[in-house]
Amino acid sequence: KKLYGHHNGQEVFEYVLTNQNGHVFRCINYGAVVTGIEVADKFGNVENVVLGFDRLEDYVTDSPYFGALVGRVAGRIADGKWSDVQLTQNEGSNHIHGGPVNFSHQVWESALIQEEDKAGVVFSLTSPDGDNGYPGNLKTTVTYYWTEDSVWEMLITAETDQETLFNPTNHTYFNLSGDVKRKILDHTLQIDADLYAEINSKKLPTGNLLPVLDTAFDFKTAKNLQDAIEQRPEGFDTPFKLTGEKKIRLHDAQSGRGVTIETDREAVVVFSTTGMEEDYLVAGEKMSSHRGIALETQELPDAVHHPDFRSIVIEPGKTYRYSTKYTFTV
Ligand code: G6D
Repeated sequence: KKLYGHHNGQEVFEYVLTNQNGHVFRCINYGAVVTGIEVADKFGNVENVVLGFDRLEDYVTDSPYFGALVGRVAGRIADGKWSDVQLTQNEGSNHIHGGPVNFSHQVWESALIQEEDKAGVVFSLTSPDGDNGYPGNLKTTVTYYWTEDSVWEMLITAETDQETLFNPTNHTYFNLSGDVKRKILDHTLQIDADLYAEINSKKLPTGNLLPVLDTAFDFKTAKNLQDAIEQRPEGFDTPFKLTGEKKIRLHDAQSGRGVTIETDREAVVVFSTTGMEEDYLVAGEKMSSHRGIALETQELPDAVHHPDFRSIVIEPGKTYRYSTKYTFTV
């Protein structure tokens, strides 16, 4: 644990967890951001496989949610409306990612935990009643474990004192080439999903869940991302409804690295970064299309307006728990 910087007078620490393979997991208590995951390629080179910055200031000002824990509710809510509750409107009339300053932009309390075959960090945050328009004092924790076998386990809990909404995600962008040497276009992606959520021009689900079969959205068997983008030049900012084993697999043949994601969530939003052109630097170069891919496990977005989507309403008197596990392989 080392001091990483200060935010609003509060200390921000970076935790560096190293396992028996010499593989490293790094995170900070600003936004519960995962700042780095370093794993070996098939030649034994240990390199970073997620997008991040070197300095706290960049996470505060520039980050498109790199590695961050996003909430209270990930994704968009049409007009920021949930029955008669008005949430902040921070993307045109939409509410996005919990509002401008929410989980991803706050300093969390944090503590190290050591168990027999894994170490971790537990982050906790209280979001007060009325925060970004959300009712209820919401207590949330997120625990990141890094196991001896290079598995990142993420456990999220929440408790509220009033009925409210909860649909968090972790917004890590992966690039398995190592230290962002190559774009993600030669990676393959596989998703256990028969259906995807159709999106309108404001990137909101229309409510239609459409079959992936014979479309660009068919990732039921591993598909090269270059081929996928050729099928769909505007790229992917797409919710997929998970089925079966609900696995998501990203693989890079050149480095031999892979990550398999398993979750109890209903969906994964795939954000391919297509068309992103930014002035800030990531690994020494400007952020641009396909330097990473975000794989965000969550409930389907804008669920409050679509009764067929799994509910994200949470009630007092209960602890809500979600888990997602990322297994790194070579
Ligand atoms: C999310 O779905 C959204 C994107 O549209 C957005 O640009 C990104 O976060 C920063 O994945």
